[in-house]
Amino acid sequence: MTTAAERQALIAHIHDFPSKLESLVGQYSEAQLDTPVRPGEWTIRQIVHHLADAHFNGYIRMKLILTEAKPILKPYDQNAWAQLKDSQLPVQTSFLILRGLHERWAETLASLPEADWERAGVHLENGLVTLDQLLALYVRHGETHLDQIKQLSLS
Ligand code: NI
Repeated sequence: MTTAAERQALIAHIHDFPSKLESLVGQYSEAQLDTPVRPGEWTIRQIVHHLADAHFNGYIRMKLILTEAKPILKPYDQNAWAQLKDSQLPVQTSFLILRGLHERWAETLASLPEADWERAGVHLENGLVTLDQLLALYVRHGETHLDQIKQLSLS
């Protein structure tokens, strides 16, 4: 069970994520953005676009949970999404999405009544998932990909 203070820290994390991502990615050259972070893994460019893909899905899932009774949370094929043409665009396109999205996401979550955190949706692969669990999951998701990016040496 998440305490109110823990939750506020997680929401602050959601709010601050785009600037953390932008300062980290900004240290790499254009050529490095197209280098797999490790053999067989995504490039930084694909990771940045994946973060936009994943986080707008996350935002929509939370809004469905807040506005419907136990909605279905549809999985999507993230590897197939990362192969589509838009994953080759400049990273700035997804920075813009993430900036707006995370600001709205944090604002949506910041003032929810306690009871709303127990609302849940049904994920077709993982079963019943509460808003509380999704918040922790998406904070972890962002952090995991920041760590993944850092695997590519800057020099
Ligand atoms: Ni991911």
